[in-house]
Amino acid sequence: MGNGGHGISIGAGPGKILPGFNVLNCTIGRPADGEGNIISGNKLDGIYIGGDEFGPCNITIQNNLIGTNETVTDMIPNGRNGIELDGTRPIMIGGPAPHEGNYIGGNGLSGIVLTGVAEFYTDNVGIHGNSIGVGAQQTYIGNNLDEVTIDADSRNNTVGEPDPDPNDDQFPGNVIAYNERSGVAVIGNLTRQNPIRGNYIYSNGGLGIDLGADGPSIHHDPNLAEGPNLWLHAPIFTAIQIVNGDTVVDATLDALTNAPFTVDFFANKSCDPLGYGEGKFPLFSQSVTYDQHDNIHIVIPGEHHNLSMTTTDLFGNTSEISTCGVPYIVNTTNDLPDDNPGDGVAKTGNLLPGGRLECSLRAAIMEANTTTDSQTILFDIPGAAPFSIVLTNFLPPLTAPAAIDATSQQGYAFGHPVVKVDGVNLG
Ligand SMILES: [Ca+2]
Ligand SMILES: [Ca+2]
Ligand SMILES: [Ca+2]
Repeated sequence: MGNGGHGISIGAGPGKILPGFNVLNCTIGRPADGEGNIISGNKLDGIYIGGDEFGPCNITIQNNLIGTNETVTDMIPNGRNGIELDGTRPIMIGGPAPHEGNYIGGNGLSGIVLTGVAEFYTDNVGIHGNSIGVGAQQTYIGNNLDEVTIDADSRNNTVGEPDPDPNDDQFPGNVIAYNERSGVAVIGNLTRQNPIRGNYIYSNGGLGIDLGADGPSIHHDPNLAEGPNLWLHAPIFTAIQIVNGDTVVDATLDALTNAPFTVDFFANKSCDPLGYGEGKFPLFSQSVTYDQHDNIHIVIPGEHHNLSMTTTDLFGNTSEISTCGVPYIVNTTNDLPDDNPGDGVAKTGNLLPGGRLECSLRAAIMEANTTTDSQTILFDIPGAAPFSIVLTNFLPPLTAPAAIDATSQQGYAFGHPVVKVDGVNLG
């Protein structure tokens, strides 16, 4: 292997169809033994497909090793992306049946990029059954940027699907792990209706799913009718309890409408240090309509821990992955202590207008420090930014594995913090 340009190039990009690959029937690799390709060590992309003239061709890309060695135990990087689709439709990368999926890893940029320019955006791509960033025996073969990047107005592309039968040999999801940045990034104001469901997403350097490639997007307004996957918010857990051997979940969402949404739950061996669950084991899906208070109440059969979730709307927009478990939400600039550390609730004992329990940053840290579980501390202080928390004495050091995310505060813009912790009185 090792071409000076792309490994396989079709269409408007540099290079031509290379001999030796079965692209005339619009397949790059087939599921049978020995019918996949090793597409590694190329200077540019492993596979580049550009233009729209191949649209009717229904190209399938199956059973290939892209950026790896023959035994999928090491990386032989392509210089750019593993697969770049640039204004193409429709294409299937992998598939649910055995040996239809590709191994895609070790590439200099992303594992898979869907991109394009005006009118020639990439749509109707299916990405199923692939191992992206993960080699044989769980080997680390992460890609250098995002595993899957969906950009430039691309729409109606499907990354995984819930598995209708976990007991058969079909698996329509993807394994997406060990990447330097996020698992799946959705970028661009008009990039939408890209469902991301039923995947095993874990151990990525950034978020499991990152809308906007800007970290947690909870501060983005989901009511603007634009933004990557419409900035759909993940629900926020308000309570998780084990009742009679089942897991009872309460959650809330800033929903624009009360149309049905689907919530997908994932279990994780442990919470991600960023505080946002990735989604390692797809567990349970349910269609829900939020009540007038935007609350949902769902019983998941069996006892599960370190839960995270996504929501997907009727049009196929999927949110980022929620926090791992119930977050503490700071809703005041007061600096009062927790009134009962260890009771599982971060609260000062005061009530806010509307009856919410007041939760200070100090109370959240104090409550988090009473457990060894990972905790996420978010901010939702009412009123106009900026906010200043004037300390009455030093905050206790965090002893729990907790993530404090002040980008969750409404009013935050990328790189412009709006919550200030002010030690002016501490001398
Ligand atoms: Ca199955
Ligand atoms: Ca984001
Ligand atoms: Ca407490």
